Amino acid sequence: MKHDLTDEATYERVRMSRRGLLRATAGAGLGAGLGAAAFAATGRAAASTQTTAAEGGPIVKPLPPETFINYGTNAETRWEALKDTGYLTPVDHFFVRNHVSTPLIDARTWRLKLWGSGLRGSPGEDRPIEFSYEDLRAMRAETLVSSIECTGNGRSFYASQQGQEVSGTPWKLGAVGVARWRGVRLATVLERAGLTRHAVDLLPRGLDPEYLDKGENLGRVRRPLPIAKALKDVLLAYEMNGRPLPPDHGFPVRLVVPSWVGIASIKWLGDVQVSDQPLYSPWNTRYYRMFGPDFPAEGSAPLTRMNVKSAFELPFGAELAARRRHVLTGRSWSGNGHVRRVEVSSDGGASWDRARTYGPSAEHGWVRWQFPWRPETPGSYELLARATDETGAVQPATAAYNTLGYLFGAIVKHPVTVI
Ligand SMILES: Nc1nc2c(c(=O)[nH]1)N[C@H]1C(S)=C(S)[C@@H](COP(=O)(O)O)O[C@H]1N2
Ligand SMILES: [Mo]
Repeated sequence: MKHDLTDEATYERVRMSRRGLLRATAGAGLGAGLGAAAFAATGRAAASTQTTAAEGGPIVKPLPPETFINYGTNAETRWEALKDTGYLTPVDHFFVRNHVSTPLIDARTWRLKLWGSGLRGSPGEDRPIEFSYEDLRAMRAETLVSSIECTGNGRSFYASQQGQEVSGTPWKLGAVGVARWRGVRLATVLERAGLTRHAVDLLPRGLDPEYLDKGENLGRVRRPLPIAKALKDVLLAYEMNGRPLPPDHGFPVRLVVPSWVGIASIKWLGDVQVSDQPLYSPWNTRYYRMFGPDFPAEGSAPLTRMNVKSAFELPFGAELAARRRHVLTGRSWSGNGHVRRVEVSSDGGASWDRARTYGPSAEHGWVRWQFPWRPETPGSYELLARATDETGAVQPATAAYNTLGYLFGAIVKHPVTVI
């Protein structure tokens, strides 16, 4: 049967209808049985081809408390620290999300390995097509301004605004950053490796240590990527904001998958399986789908695009002087493309006024805005910002509850005190 696999929505329907999915989720959902055995097997196979990586640490860059909230292996950017930083998020302000820890990889011995039934001659994992760091740097380079945003960004507001308990890192809105990435198109490397027209899925995998979920070894971080998206706009990035990638952000090479959930942008890329069959990993079966009473037992389709969000560059609980003019600033962004309108309310959403957007607005980046506010009366206020993107998608009052707390796109209530 032939399907048009260049359309992402069609692709997901085809993927969902294939029989393999039921098998994969049966094991994954229960965290035992068939699924777990399969993951353990991949874990072993992986170890034999792994490039050596020294243990770095949970996160190796400095995490000054005025810039980051530190959760151990994860750290989020404080929005107030982005004020006056310019359009791009500086590397020393960019959030970090590590399943395990940052490996230190030697670019001289590192190789990107491609293998699988979707390449000419079906090279096995033991005989992959290889590219060195120098090979990639010698190929035609492209730059891409793109955000990377964790799927769980905003998760803590499920509890604080909706009274709903969800699991995962309790991010506020700081698990997002925008950088200028430079590298080679994944499409170019796939062509060179001998991509066939039968390829349907890729499985990019990181070189960071294997991930344990409550003692269960799920192997190295890897998430299937449909071939249509891979060929459309995915970058194999080796530079971030004009410098080689820093260790925490994937040195020597990471994927940047614009507008999609952050987990798609695999860091410390080691190998890519290219398959003529749909592929599965826990990162598209048991994680990164919507689970809960409003979704099917096996979860929603695997999550792809991010949603619309807005944030003030202001501390939570900021104190502002009454009868003074304050220029509130913030940023809005969307996985659907450009943000078209941003509105602010200081009266709980009874009235809204347009914020003034300024500066660049990259298709996969964000837009900055400002809003002059002169509060007359001292007291507690909640500031609201809501954005509308180019598809007309607007931030709602509540987000769809899901047990893993993904895609909190509702309007965030930002408390301030006027004194
Ligand atoms: N190999 C690997 N890639 C990874 C991850 C990881 O833990 N290991 N985390 C993913 C997740 S969940 C996110 S949100 C982004 C975060 O990218 P950053 O740490 O550069 O901000 O990387 C993704 N790529
Ligand atoms: Mo993430």
